[in-house]
Amino acid sequence: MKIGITCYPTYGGSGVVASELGMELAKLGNEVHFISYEQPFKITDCLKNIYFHEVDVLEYPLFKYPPYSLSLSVKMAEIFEEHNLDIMHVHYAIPHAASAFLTKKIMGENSNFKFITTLHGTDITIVGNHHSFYKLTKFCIENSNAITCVSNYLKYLTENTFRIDKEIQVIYNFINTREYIRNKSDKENMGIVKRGETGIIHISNFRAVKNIKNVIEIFNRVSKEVKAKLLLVGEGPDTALAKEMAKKFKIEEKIVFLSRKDNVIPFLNSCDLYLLPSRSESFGVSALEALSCGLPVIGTEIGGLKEVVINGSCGFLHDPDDVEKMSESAIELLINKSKFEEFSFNARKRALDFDSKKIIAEYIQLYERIIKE
Ligand code: GMT
Repeated sequence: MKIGITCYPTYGGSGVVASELGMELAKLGNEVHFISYEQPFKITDCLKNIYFHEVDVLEYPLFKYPPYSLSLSVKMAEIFEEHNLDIMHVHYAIPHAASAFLTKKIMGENSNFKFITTLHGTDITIVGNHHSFYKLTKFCIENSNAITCVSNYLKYLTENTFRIDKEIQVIYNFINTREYIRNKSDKENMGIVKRGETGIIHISNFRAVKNIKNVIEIFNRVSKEVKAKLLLVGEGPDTALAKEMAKKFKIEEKIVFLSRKDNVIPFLNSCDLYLLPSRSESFGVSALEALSCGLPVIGTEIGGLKEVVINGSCGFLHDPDDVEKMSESAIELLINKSKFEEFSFNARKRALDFDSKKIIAEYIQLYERIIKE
C-alpha cells in the first residue's frame, strides 16, 4: 500500500505513535509519505520506503498567523496525486482532520482520496473541547472515512462530548517489544544510577497534566526510605517548578534533569520504577515503554492508563492527589525484592499484549477495508 501520514513532528505522544506506525508499515514493504511542517524527529534520513514532504508555509504581511492548515491541505492533495497514494492517515484532529477534509473537497467527487483520523487525547479533552474548535472537531470526526481512538476511555469520551453516532474503532497504541527490552548492561554503561542505588524515572513534556509537582513530592518521600536517584527526561512549562521543588526539599543532588531524548531505552534500563502521576492520560505511551523494559508503574487511576497498567499486577494506580498512597506503593515495591520481581515480570508480560506486530495488523486491516469501501 501507499500511505500518507500527517502528524505533529515534535515531541509528544501522538507524533511518536504516528512516526512509529509509519516506520513499522515501511518495514512491512508499504510506501509511507509523511506530510508535515518538519520532519518528525523519530524519522531519521535514509529509511527505506519512507518519504518526507515539507509543507511550505507562505509568510505575508497581511497574515498575522500564516494559515498552515490550508497549505497542508494543498500539500496533501499534491502528494496524494503525485505518488498515487491509497489512503491518508491523520493523527490529532485539529487541524489535521480539517485539512484532510478540505483536501477531499479540493480533489473532487471523482477522486479516490479517503482519510482516517486517529484521536489521541488532548485533541478531544482540551483542544477539540474548546468552544473555538468544538463544532469543527465534531464535523471532522463525522466526516472522516474512519475514526480510531487509542483507548476505550477516549472512545467513550469522544462519543459523549461530541454526541457522535458514527462507529469509532479502538486501536490501542503499541510498542516494539524487541526494541524496548531490558538490557541490564545499560545501567552500568550509562553510569547515571550508581551500583547500590535505585533508579526512578519519569518521562514527559512537563505540562500541567503530567502533575510534575507530585513526581517530586513522591520521590522526596521515597528517597527518605530507599537510596534512590530520580531521572527526569523531557522538558516543558513545569521544568522550572520541578527544579524549585528539588531545591526546597534539598534533594537536588538526587535528581538528574536530562532534557529531551530521542531514544529513551537506555534511560529506562538504568532504572527500576516508572512514575506517571498524570491528571489525564488517554493512554500513556511512556508507561507502556516502561512496562516493556520490565519497569513497574506507579500511576493514576484515570482515563486510559487503567487500560494499560493492571493495578496490583504490574503497577499501582491511585488518585492523582494521593501522594501518600503513591509513595507507599513505590516504597513497598522497592523494598520487597520478590514482589518487585513479580511486578517486573508482569510488566513485560503486559507490554506484550500491545506488541506492534499485533496492533499494526489492525491498522492494515482498517486501511484495506476503507480503501475497498
Ligand atoms: O501527553 C501529551 O501531552 C501529548 C499528547 C499528544 O497528543 O501528543 O499525548 C496524548 O497522546 C498519546 C499518544 O496516543 C497518549 O499516550 C497520551 O496519553 C495522550 N495524552 C493525554 O491524553 C494527556
